[in-house]
Order: sequence, then structure tokens, then C-alpha cells
Amino acid sequence: MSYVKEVYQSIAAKNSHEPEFLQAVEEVLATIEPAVEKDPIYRQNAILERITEPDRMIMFRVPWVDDKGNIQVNRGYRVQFNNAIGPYKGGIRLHPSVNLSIIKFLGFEQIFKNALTGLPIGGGKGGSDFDPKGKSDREVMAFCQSFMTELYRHIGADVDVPAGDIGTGAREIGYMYGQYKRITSLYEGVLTGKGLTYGGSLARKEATGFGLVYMTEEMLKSKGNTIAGKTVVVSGSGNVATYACEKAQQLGAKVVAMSDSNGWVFDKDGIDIAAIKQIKEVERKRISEYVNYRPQAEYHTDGRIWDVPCDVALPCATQNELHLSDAETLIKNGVMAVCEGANMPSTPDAIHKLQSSGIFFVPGKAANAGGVAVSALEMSQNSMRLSWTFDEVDQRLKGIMAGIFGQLKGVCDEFGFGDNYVAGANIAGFKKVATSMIAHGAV
Ligand code: NDP
Ligand code: 2IT
Repeated sequence: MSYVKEVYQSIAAKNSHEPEFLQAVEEVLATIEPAVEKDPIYRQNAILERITEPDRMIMFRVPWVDDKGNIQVNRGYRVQFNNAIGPYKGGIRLHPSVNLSIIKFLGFEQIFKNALTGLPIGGGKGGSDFDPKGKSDREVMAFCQSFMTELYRHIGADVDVPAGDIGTGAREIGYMYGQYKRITSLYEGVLTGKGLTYGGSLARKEATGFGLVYMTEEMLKSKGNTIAGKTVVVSGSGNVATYACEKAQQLGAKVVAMSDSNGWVFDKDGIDIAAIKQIKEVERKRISEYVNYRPQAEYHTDGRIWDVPCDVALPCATQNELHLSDAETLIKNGVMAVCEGANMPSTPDAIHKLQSSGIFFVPGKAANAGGVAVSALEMSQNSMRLSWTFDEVDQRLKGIMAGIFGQLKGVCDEFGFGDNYVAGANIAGFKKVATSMIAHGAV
């Protein structure tokens, strides 16, 4: 049995109750096999055994008092996965579905994504099963303060730097930052995605969505094509989806559908992004409200957003939201490219179907890396006690996304993988981290 298969079997046995984690590991290991088998150094250094085992996993009680005076208890997580190339870096997800498997899959993906950015950041992820939806600002603050009251001892500007993810935006980062500062008396860049008045970076809010579209454009350009004039479907209507939609429109595409966990809207004339921002960022309401702004639009709670015909699909909501049957529908309707804004939004069989049908597919760990890349630029600015203009950060982001695509292509050319950007991303990210781990010895 090959080294890769041997290691996967042992990981599968040891983590059998963690389906999302195993899904992420299986994909990475299967695609890096040619690189790993080519060079015995990885086996000699037990790189696969080490890279799939987190440095540490922290789980803790998060008690807080709700508006009725009742004590609520949630579970908090921080998985510090790998710091071979820099301090642990990765978001905090607040969603009722959060469990250890989900945080481990996200932390594992983050290792390779962060390596692809070319910036010195290791992989980590955290979160809680707390649901910010429907909570008052005071309840959210109470939760965030309690969460940080445990987390602060494990993080630091040179140790581990959390940021946003599902359910964690500027409001939550603000409350967490305030509590960190209060407990430690340190004013340091311990979190990213901060507000612009206290150390946040211009263009961080936009970075993941903008970066996704820069990557899509870069990939299409390499095929002599462009996103201008294309019909686009974007799932989700949160941070990533909103700014993906905005940038796609700025580059001349027409985005015709967006969604939330309750339903999806179809607007044949193109999504009114100002309306989406008003509903989601200002009022924190449901996307069903959209038809009040655009009476010609349709709101659906049945069917799938992927039933809407498009040239480019950008899944930007959550893991495993694009299934094999969705891939089949997209292909039937003539999709040309699927680029992942979310982490692991496409199921393995959907990815296989897309790739084997000649659809250009860019995986999340490459396509959504713009968010964490600008987080790393926020860390740089904090260290220098400077702040760059929007344009300067945006230009760097563009350069970083082009650099990532170049790495994917480089690996694809070296191994004769064609357009298998999944293998390209995994091998490029893996090699950088593995080389650093080998240099550090058996730690
Ligand atoms: P937000 O919380 O801002 O938005 C999430 C969106 O996805 C909402 O529209 C939400 O709908 C929908 N959604 C979330 N969970 C589910 C679910 N279980 N089923 C259906 N819909 C769901 O999060 P982000 O935009 O920040 O994150 C979206 C994805 O992008 C995630 O996979 C995240 O890990 C990834 N990502 C985020 C980065 C960032 O910088 N924020 C960077 C890189 C990746 P509803 O409001 O109804 O819950
Ligand atoms: O999945 C991700 O890359 C993020 N949620 C962003 C992480 C970060 O540190 O900015």
C-alpha cells in the first residue's frame, strides 16, 4: 500500500466521527500522492502523519447571560493546526452547526490556503455553536466577551491571530478585540477584520469576494476569456457573496441569483447589490425582503439556486452546498466555470463531475484565499503602525491572487495535470509547508 493510503487509513480509523475533516484530508492526500510518492523525504520525515494532526485543540465552556437573565452555555473551539510557516491564522465561525469536525476541516484547509498566499501565516480555526441570528447586540457582546475570556490566553499577535468567518463580522470582532485589550492591556494586532478606526485594514471587508472574482478572471484570461458579459450565480448573501457579486458586476458580469439559508432570489435584470447590503449588513434580515426592493425579482424556497442557468457559478455560503445533482444541472445549462468562495462548498462527487466534464474548477483554498491574504496585510500594517490606502491593498490583493493562480498552473504543468487546479493548489501549498516542517526537525 502506498504511504498516502496507509496514512489515510489510520487517520480515517482515528477520526471516524469527523466526516468533514476526513473529506478534507482525503481530497488533499489523494491529490498530493504523485508529489509525495516521487520524493521519499516526506515519508522519512513522517510529514503526512504530522500535517494531519493538529498542534493542539482547545475546547472550552462559554457561559453568557441572555436578555431574560438566563444563563446560556455554548462550546468554544480553537484548533491550532500548523505553525510551520507563521503564527496560526484563521477565522472564527459562529453557527449552530459548529462541531470539532467542522473546525478541524477548516483548520486543515487553512494550512494550505495560507501557504498559497505567499505570506507568513500558519493554519488554525475556531468557533462556537453559538447562533448570532436573532440575538440582541447585548447578547452577542456577552457571548463574545465570554468567548474571549478563555481564548485570550491561547492567542497573540505572534502566536495565533483569529478573524471572521460565518457569523463573525465586524461587530463580533469589535467585541472580542475590546475584551482581549481589557484583559491583557495589550494593543496589538491579535485579530484581523477589525474596524477601520482601531487598526483594521481598508479592503479587508471586500477581500474574499473581490479576490474570488480576481481569481476567476485570472483563470478565464488564461483561457482567452473574461468574466465581462457572463451570467453569474452567487450562493449566500454574507460577506463573501456580497463582495463577489459587487466585483463581478464592476467587471461587467450580470449576477442573477443570490441566497440565504431560507431561500434564493432570481433577478433577471441583475442583482441590486445596494439592496442586498441594506437587507443583510444594515438590517440583518432575510433575503426574502429583496422583492420589496425589486418587484420584478422572484423569491424561491423550493428548488435549488443551481437550477438557474449561468456561465459562472460562485458558491459562497458553506460546505457541501453544491451536490452532484447540482453539478449535473449546471453542466446541462452550459456552465463554464465554478470557483469556490466558501470553504469546501462542492461535494467530492460534484467536483469530479465538473472536472471530468471539462468545466474549469478552482477550489476554495485557492479561490477564497484573498480574505486571509488581506488579513495578513492587516497584520503587517499593525506591526508597522501604518495603514495603506484602499487602492494599495486592492492592488496587492490582485497580485496575490494572480500569484496563486501562477502556482496552480506551475504544478499542473510540472505534473501534467492539465487544468486540475485542485491538485495544483494542494501540491503547491503542501510543498511549502512540508519544506518548512522538514527544516524544523522532528517537532
Ligand atoms: P457570512 O456569515 O457573512 O455569510 C454566510 C452566508 O451563507 C449567509 O448568506 C448564510 O445564510 C449562508 N449560510 C451559512 N451557513 C449556511 C448553511 N448551513 N446552509 C445554508 N446557507 C448557509 O459568512 P461569510 O460570507 O464570511 O462566509 C461564507 C463562506 O466563505 C464560508 O464557507 C466561510 O468559511 C468562507 N470564507 C470566508 C472568508 C471571510 O473572509 N469571511 C474567507 C474565506 C472563506 P444565513 O444568513 O441564512 O445563515
Ligand atoms: O476561511 C478563511 O480563510 C477565513 N475565514 C478568513 C481567515 C482570516 O484569518 O482572515
